[in-house]
Amino acid sequence: MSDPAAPHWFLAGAGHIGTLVACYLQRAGHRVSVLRASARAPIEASLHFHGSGRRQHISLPVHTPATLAAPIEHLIVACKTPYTAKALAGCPLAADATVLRLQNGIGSLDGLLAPTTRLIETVTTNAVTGTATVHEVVAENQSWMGDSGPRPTWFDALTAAWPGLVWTEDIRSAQWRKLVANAAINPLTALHDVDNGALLDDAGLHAHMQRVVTEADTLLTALDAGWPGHSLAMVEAVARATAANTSSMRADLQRGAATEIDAINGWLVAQGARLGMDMPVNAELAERVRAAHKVSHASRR
Ligand code: KPL
Repeated sequence: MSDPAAPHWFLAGAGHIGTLVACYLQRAGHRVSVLRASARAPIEASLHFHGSGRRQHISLPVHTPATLAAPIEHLIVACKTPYTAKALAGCPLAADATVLRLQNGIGSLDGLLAPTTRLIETVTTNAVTGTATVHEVVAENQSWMGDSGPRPTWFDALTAAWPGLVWTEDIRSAQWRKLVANAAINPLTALHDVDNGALLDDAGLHAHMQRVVTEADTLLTALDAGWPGHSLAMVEAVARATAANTSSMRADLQRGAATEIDAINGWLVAQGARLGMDMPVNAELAERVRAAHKVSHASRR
């Protein structure tokens, strides 16, 4: 049952993570609708929670910017980063809207929101695979939500519906940890077409991963002297925990889709350029992924 006082969220990006978050929000009594450029029937999907064996059906009405009765007050951005600008095009956001961003990488919303919009970043280590209509929730781990503002009034009730969700005033550290893991794991697994675990088993790939992490740590320390660095063990732990997984970038390259390289390694390289720091390891990986995408996209035309 939805609570009439709870927010009505519009979801841009009803993929695995977007649908899982919609499910948590619905459990907490929030309304969730999907925002799309063109009209279509409501989305009907099921989620299978491997940890508990629970299955849940979800039904999400679909709106287009033209069918909205009023500007959006609560928006979830969970689409792949390259599609962010397109997903928000023509989307009427209220001046004081709250935007929840659930995407890999950093910076995909830069320049797209008004200064009065509240942007709450969310980092999740939950793992979901499956199809567009059956979402296999393989792991529910920790998720962090936060910005520089106070906890929203709806947050505490949401934690009862969303296992492992915590509020943090230091969301940037969680984002940076995830960024380093994605920068090391995603392009290498995509370019070599291997599962995440290969980065631990193959000495050459492991050494390459180590160079990516060292360079990222050097940059993040230059951005913030308080960054603890030494991220290799953390990245190895992520690769171990997801050893049998196909990384999202590998999956994107396999189907010829746009990758998130610009928001991950590209973001690190751009920050390096801003500080006058060369980032050759990350820059080379980013170039190779862009080139591989062109080839895989062209071969599917
Ligand atoms: O987030 C991921 C991704 O594939 O995008 C990791 C953690 C690398 C798991 O595959």
